[in-house]
Amino acid sequence: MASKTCLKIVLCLLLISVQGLFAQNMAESKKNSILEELRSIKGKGILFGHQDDLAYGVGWEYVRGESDVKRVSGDYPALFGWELGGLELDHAHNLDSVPFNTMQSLAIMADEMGGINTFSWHPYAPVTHESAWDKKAIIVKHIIPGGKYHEAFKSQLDKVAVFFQGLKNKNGKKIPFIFRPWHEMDGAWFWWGSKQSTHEEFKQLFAYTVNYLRNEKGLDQMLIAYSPDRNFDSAETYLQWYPGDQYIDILGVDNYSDLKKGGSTQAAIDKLRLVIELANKKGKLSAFTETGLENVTKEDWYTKKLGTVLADPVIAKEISYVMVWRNDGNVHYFFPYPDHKAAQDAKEFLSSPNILLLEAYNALK
Ligand code: BMA
Repeated sequence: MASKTCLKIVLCLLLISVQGLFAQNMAESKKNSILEELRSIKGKGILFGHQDDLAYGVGWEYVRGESDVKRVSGDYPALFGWELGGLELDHAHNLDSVPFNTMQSLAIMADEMGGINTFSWHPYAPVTHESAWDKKAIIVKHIIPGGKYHEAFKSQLDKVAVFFQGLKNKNGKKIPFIFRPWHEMDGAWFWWGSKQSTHEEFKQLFAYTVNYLRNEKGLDQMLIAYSPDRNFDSAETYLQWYPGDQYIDILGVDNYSDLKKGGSTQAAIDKLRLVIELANKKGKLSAFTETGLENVTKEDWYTKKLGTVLADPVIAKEISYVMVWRNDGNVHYFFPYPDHKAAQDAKEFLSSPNILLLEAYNALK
């Protein structure tokens, strides 16, 4: 009798652990669809990305199928960036006036075309509702678990979760995507920046955000990118805010300054190389998560600045993608429009065999 009961218990335990393993593998495989894709093309080219590409550009807004990258180069970017700031306050559109329902359908369209979506987030501060750039109040320590505004923060994350949960393809399958929260934390311009919290508090904020969305909100198809700005010169300084390997899939860097007039292209190369070395050690992907030159005021910026960085032999074969910032009318754009004096140069840069636009990316899959 005793041995029969024992056998039953052992069988039950075995079943539970097999089910657990199966569930874990399912989650991994959803998330892995982008990871695997990016891993399999590593070394064959760098995906080119553009923020808000399908939503608006210079001289147009919300024209389905339109894209400044396509107008100049003939093809769409392979990576599409979107911004969630405002979602946490139930706004109908983000801080740059993009309606969230339009954003959702454009992200679904980008996925259907074969592209990858990546989301940034400049949230208004919980409780004070000041902008992401407000540094008057100390926020982070009050919104992490145990903080007096933790519940208020959690309800903001709930809104982000609902948006992400809505990213499904026409067969009802979850669309994998990249989320890049709490970016540029090494700078001192956001309420989550370097002067506004301790490293420990920041790491808790990051870890909590990922855990909550992934495990409690079922977003197991989400990849996470860690992207400080360029204020680091060693692995130690880069990792000061790193929440831990279990939370991060992509190591990135945002860097505009080193590619400006008077900046050092070599410094940008060195920082990306450092990120690559760390990513490789950790078995993660690496990316140039944000860059650009406002209004592309240097005609050959794309071939001479960005092109030089990406042609570095280590960078060329190691990073997964590069993304330039948004084209907000004719005052704040980072990719040229047709007839712009930098358009020909940008086109030349994009035609380099090392740079992948959508068609080239799809052909490699
Ligand atoms: C910044 C600028 C702002 C914008 C914000 C979030 O870099 O482009 O105008 O509101 O990103 O997209």
